[in-house]
Amino acid sequence: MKKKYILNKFKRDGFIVIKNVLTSKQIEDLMNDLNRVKIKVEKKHHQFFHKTKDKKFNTIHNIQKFHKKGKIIELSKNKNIKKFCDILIEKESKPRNIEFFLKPKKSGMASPFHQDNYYWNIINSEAVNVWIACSKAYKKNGGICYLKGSHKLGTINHEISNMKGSSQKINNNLIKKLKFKKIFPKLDPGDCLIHHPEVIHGSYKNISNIDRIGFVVSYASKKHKLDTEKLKSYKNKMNENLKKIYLN
Ligand SMILES: O=C(O)CCC(=O)C(=O)O
Repeated sequence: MKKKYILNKFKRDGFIVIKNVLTSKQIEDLMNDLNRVKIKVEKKHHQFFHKTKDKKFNTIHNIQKFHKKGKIIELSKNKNIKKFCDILIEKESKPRNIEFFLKPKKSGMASPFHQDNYYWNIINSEAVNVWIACSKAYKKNGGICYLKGSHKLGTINHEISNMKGSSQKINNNLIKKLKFKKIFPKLDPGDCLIHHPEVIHGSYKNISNIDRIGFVVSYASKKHKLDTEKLKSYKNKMNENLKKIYLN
């Protein structure tokens, strides 16, 4: 794909789809490393994961903080992916955070509509999120839904979600009122989405018989700066959300 073409599409829609970024062997390696991560978090990093009602992993966050080598770390630095991030951020970029959104069949939880930069607070939005499908992903198994073009709103207000894995959300009534078209990209294993940190997106419950597995790496410009005041306020709200969900 031509640089100018993908950059224009990204600027217009707030996301792009890239097919076949990882091979089936790379996905198999990722899944094996993920099993090691699950054992680690269960043993001593309880703050970094959430499970479904039937006790399956639904999300695992901040993996780079406790898992220092292996395929997950290696693939988060994949040169091909970095090349796309550099083009879209229009600056040299580096990976900043690694997560899995696992969404198991029948019980995988919804992610409420939100903008990533409400969580990240990166000045001038010099960042992107890379969402790599490690399974098929489509509307019925809880594939990502974008409000196409919504990044042009800039960062808008969020509220506490009372949900596990995504602590902040945009008010549901506001989402209903917004006129952007909802797009559910249909992905095969190895395909990837790269989205703008201000595009509104979310995903529904997985009501299908197929697990929906997303390996998510956010990239930011090498010299990005954080809005520390906003970050502090977000962290307080995140902790408030955690207290609410675990007191219920
Ligand atoms: O995988 C999901 O359902 C949500 C992921 C997400 O919000 C993101 O990658 O920014």
